[in-house]
Amino acid sequence: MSDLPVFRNYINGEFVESSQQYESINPATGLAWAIVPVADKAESEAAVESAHRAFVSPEWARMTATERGKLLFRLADIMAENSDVLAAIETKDTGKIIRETRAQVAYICEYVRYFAGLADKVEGTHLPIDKQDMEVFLRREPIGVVAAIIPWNSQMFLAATKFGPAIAAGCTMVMKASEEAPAPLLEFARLVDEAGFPPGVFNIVSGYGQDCGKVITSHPLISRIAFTGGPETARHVIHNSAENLADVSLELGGKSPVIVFDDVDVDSMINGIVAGIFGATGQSCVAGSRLIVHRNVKDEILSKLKAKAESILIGDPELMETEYGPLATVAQVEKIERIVAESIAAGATLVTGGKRPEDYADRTYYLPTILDCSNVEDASSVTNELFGPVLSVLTFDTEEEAVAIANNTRFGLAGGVFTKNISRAHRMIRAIRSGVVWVNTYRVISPMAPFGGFGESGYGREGGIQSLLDYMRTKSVWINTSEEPIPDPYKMR
Ligand code: TXE
Repeated sequence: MSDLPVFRNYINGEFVESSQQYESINPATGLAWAIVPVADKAESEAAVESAHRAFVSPEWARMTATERGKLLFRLADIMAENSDVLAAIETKDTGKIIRETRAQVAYICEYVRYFAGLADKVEGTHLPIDKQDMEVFLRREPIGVVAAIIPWNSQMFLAATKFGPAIAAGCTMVMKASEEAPAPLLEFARLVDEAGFPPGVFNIVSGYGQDCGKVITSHPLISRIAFTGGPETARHVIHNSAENLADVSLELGGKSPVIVFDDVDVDSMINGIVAGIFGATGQSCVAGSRLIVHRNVKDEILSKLKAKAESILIGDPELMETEYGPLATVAQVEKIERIVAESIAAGATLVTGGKRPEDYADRTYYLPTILDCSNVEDASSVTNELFGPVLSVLTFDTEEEAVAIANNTRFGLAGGVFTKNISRAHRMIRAIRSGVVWVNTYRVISPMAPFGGFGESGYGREGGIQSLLDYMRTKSVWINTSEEPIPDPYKMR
């Protein structure tokens, strides 16, 4: 018998025995480290039904917004107490380095607290209506049962940006973890259980796209879908939502530009570019994967970036000193290898990396890689999201050229601008078509700041007050205050 830790799906306040399980692989070792469940069709349907029962139950439906907020505050405290455990599990399951998962999980508690505090701040409106003897006011009510689909990267973060506003708004939900690395979210279910939410408010399941993802996103009891993943799956999700006409929000990654003008102090901004592309081994939706650099500073920046990339400490993601770990799956590495090879064949020049590190050749590691694509602006690495540690470098001479290159993408999630010229910075902020623009910084986030994209990066925003309102619907209420009988509708007045 295996002595690996066992994780279970969490439905209706219970950890359930699934009909199927499999071994989850630690990408750093290539070895199985945990047993994880597979929600089949029936289990996935049971999760949605449980969320619906909870949604209409008096215990949840009559709970005040203040009480919902208190439950979320309690959950945030429990998450903070358990943040090292959550981080360690995320590191084992995804290979993301422990110093990143610890910092991220600790900050995620602030996301939960932000939405906990907002729960009872949503106000209705009184209308100065154009009818006599009528009082009209607007109520904001929870939209219903939410299906949240989470990918394997930054899971706890992507979960919190969905369950925070959804639960604060009064919705109930089914969250689906990614089959690639479901353990962190299933561990999180234990914390939800400890926080004391009524059974069925939170259901957390893992399973495959067809039998779980499709089932929950097309289920007639679902009113809202919050999806993070790739654009191809997003198209399936939109089709699924045609079944239940649920509202959909999509966060689909990007091909984000980082534009560097020739007035910058190169030494002070190299770390921004490095964090943007090599943080999380490039497996980040906001990865600054296209460096668009002014021709005058290209050589200096490339040589400094190369030196920095080659000095990053690669190693065991579970050690605090490690700066750079493996990718999450073999498929990820193979995709990157293919796209890098295609780009070099098309004329891109390899500046550094471009292969698996020798010490880890049998595992899912891939070196921090820089490709000079200034002669091949349509190289595969420039146009496709690799979701890995590959920086494609392009050059420009004029501001107009920089904008044209930056916007030459189907995506539009994030963008970075490095310049000391404040007027130019403002022109770039207006010109870049993306949901986030960072000026002289990169990859900074906050629960207060909306996050989401344009184009193939999806729609809807996560974070900020609007994201809470997006889990609500407006109800118009009409009250007749007259003592007069209601006039006969068939008599002309
Ligand atoms: O994501 P998928 P994958 C990008 C990135 C990556 C590519 C594919 O480029 O290489 O997408 O990644 C569930 N109905 N991003 O394959 O397949 C699935 O089980 C409902 C960017 O990991 O999109 C998983 O839980 N759900 C991104 C989730 O969708 C379905 C993060 C995401 O899986 C489904 C991840 C269906 N029919 C990938 N089929 C970002 N925005 O950061 C699958 N799923």
